[in-house]
Amino acid sequence: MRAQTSREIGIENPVMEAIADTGRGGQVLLIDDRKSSWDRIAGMLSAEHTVDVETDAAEALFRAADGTYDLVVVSLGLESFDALRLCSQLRSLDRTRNVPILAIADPEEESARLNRGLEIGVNDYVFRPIDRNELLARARTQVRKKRFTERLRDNVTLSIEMAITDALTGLHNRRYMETHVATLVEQAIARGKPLSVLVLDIDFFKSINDTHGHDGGDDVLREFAMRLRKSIRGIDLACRFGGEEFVVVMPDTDITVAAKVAERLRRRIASEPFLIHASGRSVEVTISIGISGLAGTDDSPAKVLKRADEALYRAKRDGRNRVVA
Ligand code: GH3
Ligand code: MG
Ligand code: MG
Ligand code: MG
Repeated sequence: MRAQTSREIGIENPVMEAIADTGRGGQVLLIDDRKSSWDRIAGMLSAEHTVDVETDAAEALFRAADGTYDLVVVSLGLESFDALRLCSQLRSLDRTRNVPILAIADPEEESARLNRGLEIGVNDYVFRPIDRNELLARARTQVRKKRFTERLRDNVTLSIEMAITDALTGLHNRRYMETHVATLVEQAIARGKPLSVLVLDIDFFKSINDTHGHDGGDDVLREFAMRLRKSIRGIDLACRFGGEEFVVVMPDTDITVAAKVAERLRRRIASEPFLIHASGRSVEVTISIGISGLAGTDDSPAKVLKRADEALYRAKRDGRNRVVA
């Protein structure tokens, strides 16, 4: 399979986007309960952002939590409620923790409160009398930083997803399986529970590729993964181990039950031909499955996998399209 570019997959370059981001066009929540003050501040910010004004503490917290705001601007000298308390609440809630806070402070009367605010997590401030250009510049910086962090976080989440997923089938990949099979085996041994491992391999897959092309082979792999997923439980760990070989780790499952699941899957594959999308033709597919279970308390993931692999070898040798435990 050709490697996809990051753009095709949907990953954008957060650094390049951050450079292009002017910090304008943000959603700003202005919290202020004195009309003369909020009129002035909102008037200035509106030149570059969309501004909502909120005059009530509880309401402000509620609105900030809906996740649409890029910046909260708080007037420290509020009359009807404690602005610092509100800032600390904004910082303690999961949903508002990452929204930047810009404080508006009076340098004569509010410098001590401003210092407290900066300790609590206020990101920046502007002194009264407010200089329009300074306010806009500081707001832009906070909006830009917020968007950058957000993009970075989305990209990290997506990268982690990609690092543990097989791109063709959407199953877990070998790396993920190898990290988690150890834990599953250890837990099963510690709790005295059974655990089974299936190693599955598509029969004569090379000739499917030869007849239907590599893309046709890929169709078969995808459809196989779909039928596999339907045959196992949510807690079973299924991965594409490589090429046309798959591994399923089944916690809390003894080898008798695992053999029944494997046999049902084997039939599910053999009984219904696979469709090749490009040609509209169909192809009969069979699989061979080797099964192993835990053998004693000094068993290891490597040994369990090896025994399942040996069982698979016997299934192939004995004529394929079969389950061997
Ligand atoms: P057996 O019954 O003994 O398993 O025979 P087989 O032909 O299935 O086994 P063999 O290991 O000889 O061939 C596996 C083939 O799978 C060879 C390889 O080109 C092909 N293959 C590996 N990865 C991919 C893939 O991602 N897509 C496709 N279409 N083919 C793949
Ligand atoms: Mg082979
Ligand atoms: Mg094969
Ligand atoms: Mg193989």
